[in-house]
Amino acid sequence: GHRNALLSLVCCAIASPLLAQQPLKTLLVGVDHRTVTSLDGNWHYLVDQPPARALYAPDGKVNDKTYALNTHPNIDSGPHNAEYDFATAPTLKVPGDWNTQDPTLFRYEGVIWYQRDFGFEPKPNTRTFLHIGAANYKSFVWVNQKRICDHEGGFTPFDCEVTAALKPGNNFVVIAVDSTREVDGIPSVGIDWFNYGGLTRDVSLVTVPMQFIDDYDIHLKHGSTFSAADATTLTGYVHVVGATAGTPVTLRIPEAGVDTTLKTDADGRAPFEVKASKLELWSHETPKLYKVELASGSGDQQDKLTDDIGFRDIRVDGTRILLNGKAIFLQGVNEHAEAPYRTGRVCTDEDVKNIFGFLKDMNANFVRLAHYPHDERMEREADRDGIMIWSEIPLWQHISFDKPEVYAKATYMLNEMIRRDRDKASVILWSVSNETPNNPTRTQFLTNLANEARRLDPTRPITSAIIGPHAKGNEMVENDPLTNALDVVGQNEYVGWYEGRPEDADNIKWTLPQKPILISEFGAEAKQGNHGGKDQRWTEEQQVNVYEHQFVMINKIPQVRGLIPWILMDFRSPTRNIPKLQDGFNRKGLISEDGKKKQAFYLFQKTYKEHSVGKA
Ligand code: GCB
Repeated sequence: GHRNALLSLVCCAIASPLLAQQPLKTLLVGVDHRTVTSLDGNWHYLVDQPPARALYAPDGKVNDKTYALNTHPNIDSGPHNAEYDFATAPTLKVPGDWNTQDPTLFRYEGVIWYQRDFGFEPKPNTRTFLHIGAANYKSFVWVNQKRICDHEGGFTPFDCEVTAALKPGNNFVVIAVDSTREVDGIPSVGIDWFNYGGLTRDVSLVTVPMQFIDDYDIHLKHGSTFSAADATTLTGYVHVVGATAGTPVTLRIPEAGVDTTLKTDADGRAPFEVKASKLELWSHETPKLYKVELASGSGDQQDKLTDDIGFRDIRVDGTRILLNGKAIFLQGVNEHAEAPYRTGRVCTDEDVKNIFGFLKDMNANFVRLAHYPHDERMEREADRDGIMIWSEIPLWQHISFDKPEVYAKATYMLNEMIRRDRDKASVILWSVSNETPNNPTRTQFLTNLANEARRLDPTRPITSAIIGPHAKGNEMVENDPLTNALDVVGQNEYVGWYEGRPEDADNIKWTLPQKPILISEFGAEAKQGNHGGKDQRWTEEQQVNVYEHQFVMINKIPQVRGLIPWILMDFRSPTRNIPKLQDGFNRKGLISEDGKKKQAFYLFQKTYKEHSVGKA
């Protein structure tokens, strides 16, 4: 029988006082490095206007017998039988949000049904999965009228097995995507970004043998100490779904002299520890990636793939962050997954190239991907370019922390995020939240979640972005107990914008935990092209002024190990409704949404070039 891919992880979960988590279903790692049948392109769509009666029956159950059937209205004979028709419906591009593709859908939040035909020739002794890079927020999937799977969460990938539903020749898939925000969702209803809906990332069919590699973790051994000279041991596991005990798995890294055959245990897991000949460690200066070849089984049951993986050590030592044993200072910036120039959700090579062009131009070595996992292309590009990443799940401000089912969802998303990107050297921090209210229920929830992240990945420090305290006179004391649960503390603060005047920052005295601190958000709004005095709101000059005073303040905090201004680019947010200044955009960008640099961009470019703020 087929074994759940993550059974081994789930069975050992420390009994959480909140709730046992749902097991992760099969989730294929490295799909972008496999041979797949792409289902990207034009999909027909139909709008199911709220309350979405085609999708939800009055009792809330999902209807399998409406649009999912993909029947067509009788034209010539018989009684009239259907009030919809995908065949003649307009199309949306996948990947892509619906909001920026059809002006009538710009503000649409609700259910849209997608449909497309595809040809397929099933091969014996194979299994086929429909891989969805991300769909915001809930998805319901049917293939040839059979309900295949549901998924909740707008920013992580999922795989649905379609083997039994496929037939030779013409097939069709129908996916209903519901972007409606929910109080018990992650994120919840209040967000400061645009809730783009739809099949926002790549969709493909992945065919694998009956026994196949779904997951692997290949990293530099993370001992209690680190020495660059001794850093030649690689460790981790390869997991083979459906493998019986003793199934051989080959792991080859030719350039590092690794060529070894592993054996799976009864759970299909092949843990390993191997010596590499000599490794060039991954860093900002030397983003070295190795070709890693994996293969399991043999003959027509062989599964194989090749990934590009960097090896490096990241750890916290007192108040320092060490990369390969060397103290580093993160010269970063925040970024939403908002596509430069065209706006909309980032989903193409071109979008990613544009963002990394800005990061390099700015002399950044780090980016916080706010406030949810971005397109996997981002991590791939960062791996190649030597840009370090903070990756976060969308626990943003108010979440139903008191609900066990919300904790279960959060662990599920955390699993999906870590699973997809644990082999990316660029990712150096997992963040479990942003700006959550300081109360015991939330602190317990996030402490458990941080521990869960450590259990899933003991090799990376865990962080969160914290907001508060407010200044008492010139004193700012960070005493949020959540900091106890973190390895690296992200401190957000908006002195000079939401709080006080820019120059007030000069005199502020911070008390912060003795841990590495990243100033994970700071900044001010400015409308690109709007000029005036340095104290005049909305001008580029004032934005620069805010940052210059921030630098004075930050330079007095000895444990600051990184700057992450909010934010690289202006981004759409429907809560930003000051006409002529905001027009539906949060204007804290160093660059406008159409790619025009503000003066503050050049301030960071220079500061980062000269390394003039902060010490490693
Ligand atoms: C914050 C949030 C971020 C907002 C930003 C702002 O503290 O973390 O999501 O967009 O402030 O501009 O208010």
